Amino acid sequence: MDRAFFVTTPIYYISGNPHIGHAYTTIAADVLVRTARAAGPAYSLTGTDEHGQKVANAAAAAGKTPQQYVDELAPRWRSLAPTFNAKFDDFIRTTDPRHVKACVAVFEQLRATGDIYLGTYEGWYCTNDETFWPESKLIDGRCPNPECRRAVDWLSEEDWFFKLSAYRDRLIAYFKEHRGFVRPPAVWNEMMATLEGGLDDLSISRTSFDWGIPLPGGVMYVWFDALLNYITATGWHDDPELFARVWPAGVQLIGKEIARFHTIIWPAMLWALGLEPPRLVYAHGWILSDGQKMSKSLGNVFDPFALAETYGADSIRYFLLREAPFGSDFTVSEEKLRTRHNSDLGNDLGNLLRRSLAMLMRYRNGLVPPAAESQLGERFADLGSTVLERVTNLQFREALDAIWELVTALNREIEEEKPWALHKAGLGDRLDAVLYDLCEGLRWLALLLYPFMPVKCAEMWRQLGLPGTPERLWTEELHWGALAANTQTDPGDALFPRIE
Ligand code: ME8
Repeated sequence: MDRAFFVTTPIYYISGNPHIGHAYTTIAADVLVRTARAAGPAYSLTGTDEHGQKVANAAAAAGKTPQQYVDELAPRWRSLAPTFNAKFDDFIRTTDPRHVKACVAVFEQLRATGDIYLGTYEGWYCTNDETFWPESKLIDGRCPNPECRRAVDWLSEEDWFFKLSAYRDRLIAYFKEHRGFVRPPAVWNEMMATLEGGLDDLSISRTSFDWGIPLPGGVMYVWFDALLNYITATGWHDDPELFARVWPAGVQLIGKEIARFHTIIWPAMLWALGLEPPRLVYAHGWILSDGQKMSKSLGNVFDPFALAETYGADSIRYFLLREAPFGSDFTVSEEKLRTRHNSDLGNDLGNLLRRSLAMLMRYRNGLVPPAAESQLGERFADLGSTVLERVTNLQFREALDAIWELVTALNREIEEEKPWALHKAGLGDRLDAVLYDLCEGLRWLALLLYPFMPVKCAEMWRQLGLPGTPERLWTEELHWGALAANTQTDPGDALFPRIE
């Protein structure tokens, strides 16, 4: 079977509600997968992280059992992707029996190889971050994470340990040989410095509470369980055919705050299991609010469901990926959202479609004229490969910049050629050529922008009179002149109605 390009998002903590930061990673993953599909098979996974003390505490505070609590919250998290027109091949919950069974199997295997052993752990633990901190890292005796700074607890227990320290040299060598394994480079540097600072073995069991994957004498550390989702969902334990198709993952997307788990602990776990690390872990920037990372615990959040309702999901998708380079932090505000919506989408793109189809209707009864010589075909011959390369390189904004050159060129063609004047002067062939370019350019835009705005581009496709959806192989579709003469277009409502 064909190998598939496999893309993952983090599995989000189920406590509390999703905010626009979670939507950001989910959307980016979807755009990446949809773009990759224009070139070949791809596979995608997202889900929820449901174990751990934080969830147990939140459930207790709500007067519920942890299982009741997570079952009530799961549908809301599951609806995040579809709310933003994002389609994943699988959604894993860490309470799924398939995940629990596979995690137990991992434990057994690593215990047999000696990568997991029984020892005593004493140290400081931050429950909010579900992280152990060495004394030297604490700030005023509190959690050093700037968004947390909560009091830490002293834990002393007999624990299962993962022999992380044994993988330090291999990790350092791997980092040096694969500079592109962790991106952007600033994160690679930070993780390399962490490795050079030394690695302790990792305690992977908890005995102070029982909400987790059962281990002899306790439950599995929530991060150990969570990281395993990427292979438990893809059949490491029970579907070797699927697993061989997708692993190692092509790109694992994360926010930069969880880079240490994904680039140090996770590859070591995979090696212990005899598996390869992912090809790339990309740690994207943060959405800020009031100058700080937007986060559930700070409460400085935008409700993604409300934003999608007001602006439309595709408009938010476009905004988030156009606003800043993927590795950088940026701020979301309603004013910025409105500006991008009204100007880039409403004026540049929406009006281009509306004007082009209106002129075609007026002068040619809505029928696409025959193809003619065009300079645009030559000028944009490489656009498909440029966009594919940039998106698979996680340069979403740069890909949109390249696509926007075509948007600009088509708008300029209207301004310069003035189809209404060509019509008046009786220059029918010239008018045909311009109208053809506009329709063909719009067909290209629907194909190229489809991964970014699937619903709007499907509507664009429909208005252009084309069958099915623009989910197509670009190598087959992106030939200037492929749009058939006499295609009957069908203008409809404005794509991006103005928002005041
Ligand atoms: O860390 N800006 O879950 P989580 C950009 N369960 N992205 C953001 C963001 C922001 N302000 N806030 C959140 C966990 N994200 C673990 C992961 S994976 C095996 C376990 C996104 O609910 C970003 O992808 O805290 C970040 O890494 C993730 O949500 C954290 O979600």
